[in-house]
Amino acid sequence: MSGFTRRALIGSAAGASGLAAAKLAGSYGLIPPDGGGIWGPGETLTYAAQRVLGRDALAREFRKDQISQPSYANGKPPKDEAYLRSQAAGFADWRLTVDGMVDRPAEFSVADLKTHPSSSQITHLACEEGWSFIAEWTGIPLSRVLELVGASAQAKYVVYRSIQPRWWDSVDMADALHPQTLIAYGMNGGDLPDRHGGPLRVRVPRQLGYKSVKYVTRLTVTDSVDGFGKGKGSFAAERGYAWYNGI
Ligand SMILES: Nc1nc2c(c(=O)[nH]1)N[C@H]1C(S)=C(S)[C@@H](COP(=O)(O)O)O[C@H]1N2
Ligand SMILES: [Mo]
Repeated sequence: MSGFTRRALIGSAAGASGLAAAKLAGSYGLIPPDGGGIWGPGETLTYAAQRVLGRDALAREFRKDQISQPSYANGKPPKDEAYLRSQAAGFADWRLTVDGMVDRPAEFSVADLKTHPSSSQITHLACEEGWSFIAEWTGIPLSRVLELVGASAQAKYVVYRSIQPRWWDSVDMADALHPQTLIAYGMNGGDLPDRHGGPLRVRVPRQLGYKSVKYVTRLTVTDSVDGFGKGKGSFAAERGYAWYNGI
């Protein structure tokens, strides 16, 4: 997106048609993968505008006394044997595989991730169903993981997958490199509880809760989401939710 100035999009959106703005957005990789190749729908323009105008904006952070008690969890922890076995072993065998467009594919244990400086944030997690809560999340910035593996400068997305196969999603590089996007292993000062995705989850505080996939096992750096699922960038998008849902 370098060289893409705010003025280019604003000028085009104001001075020409929305169609021209959408075409311009497309030429700079600003069409969301669930846009269906249709030029000019509101979602594409919203995504493009957020990406150009606010890609470095921070999600609001809260004070410790604003942390919600209790917290809410969506669904129950996995019941399958692989998960239960790993849990019984304190998740010592849990691995985060990082592959795709990287110089050094790697497998990180939770302990490996903890050897790097941690980052904490007290942010709001909002579910598309209407409930929400504030919690403190601690983990390693996704940007740091991408640096460790040498992610390609040509990469456009990071696809992430869970031990729960239906739960996969992706973010563009603006969100992947955003300082508040974490691979979280802690919550409210302790380990990440199993119901909240322990031992590892993605935390994307600038988007709705469903982007924060729990029980994450694999990150794939890619320049296209075509080969993943139905090519819409996430399970949620296949189900009719927006791939990009900035808040
Ligand atoms: N693996 C997995 N990730 C998931 C989900 C899930 O059921 N399984 N639910 C999603 C939804 S819809 C929301 S709102 C948030 C909720 O996070 P929480 O369960 O920690 O509150 O997790 C998201 N990530
Ligand atoms: Mo949700």
